[in-house]
Amino acid sequence: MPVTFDRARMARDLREGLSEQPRRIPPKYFYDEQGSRLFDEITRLPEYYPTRAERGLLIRWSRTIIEMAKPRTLVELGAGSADKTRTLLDEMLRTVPEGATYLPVDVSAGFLAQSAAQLRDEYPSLRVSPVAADFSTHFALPAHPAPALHAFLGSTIGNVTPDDAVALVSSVRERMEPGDYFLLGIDLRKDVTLIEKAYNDSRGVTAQFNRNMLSVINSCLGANFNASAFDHSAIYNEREHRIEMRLIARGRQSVVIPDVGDFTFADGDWILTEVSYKYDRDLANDVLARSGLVLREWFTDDAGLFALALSSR
Ligand code: SAH
Ligand code: AVI
Repeated sequence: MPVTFDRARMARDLREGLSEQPRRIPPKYFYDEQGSRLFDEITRLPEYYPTRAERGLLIRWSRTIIEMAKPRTLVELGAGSADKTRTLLDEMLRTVPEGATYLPVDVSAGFLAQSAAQLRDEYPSLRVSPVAADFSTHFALPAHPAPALHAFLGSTIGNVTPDDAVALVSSVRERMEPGDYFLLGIDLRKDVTLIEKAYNDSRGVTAQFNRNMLSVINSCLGANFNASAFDHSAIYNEREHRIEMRLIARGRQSVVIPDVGDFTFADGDWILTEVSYKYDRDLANDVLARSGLVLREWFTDDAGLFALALSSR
């Protein structure tokens, strides 16, 4: 299996995150190939409404979005399997007879290469150039035809704080040329029970996904986490409007992480592995405006589960 992560960077992130209170590990470390496969399984769970809701919006609005943005290139951050993206690609290929370009960007390098190979098979006229990179750092995009539609789907924006979201969207804004658009998929605030169920599925796939982070650290750094001795927890913080996903030690755990340090977890001690902010239109507008973008269209479903925000400079 290819080494997905830069070991020195991972060690630095862990030294920093595990010395904070609460202890935390950045969510990008969920996504080795196994983590990407588990996330894909999550998207098919009955409880995990965001993917279905966003897919419905893309089916309904892709034509309108592509007619407005007229992109010759689609750049997608955190593309994953790019399953829903196919609705946008279908419309692009219909409207760009000379062929379209797709630049999926993802930290999960092996999984990204597989998704790209599958897309090339399915869409022989599509130019697919995968970019294995961490979107929270500076990375280079290959030269591509203008205009571009930059997409950040799946509500992955929710996995950072709103201030970090501004930094991330600002970096997208810096790449955007006049005439480019930015399409953001956002999970909306709603009934707490529905949200909590989506992160505590009955088959325990989300728990497996959460624990996989410890296996990723074991295999990349040679650490000795006993992943099965940590319980999954996902609770909605109503004040912050976010899910907080934790791994909670069951019994005392001693862990050695080479190049990072030795850690002891007492029974009940926990690591914050992910936050998943839920937005409303005001927060989306605020993040986009602070990033130098203007909200042009806001597409949502009748139940107000999810939104697609289309913006430009
Ligand atoms: N867009 C897909 C996948 C969402 S899962 C969907 O909507 O279903 C989040 C994706 O972002 C994963 O594929 C993960 O590997 C990627 N990812 C998470 N953090 C990242 C980072 N810092 N840099 C690049 N990709 C990242
Ligand atoms: C990728 N991201 C938007 C997912 C989310 O809902 O925050 C990751 C996830 N975590 C648990 N289930 C899904």
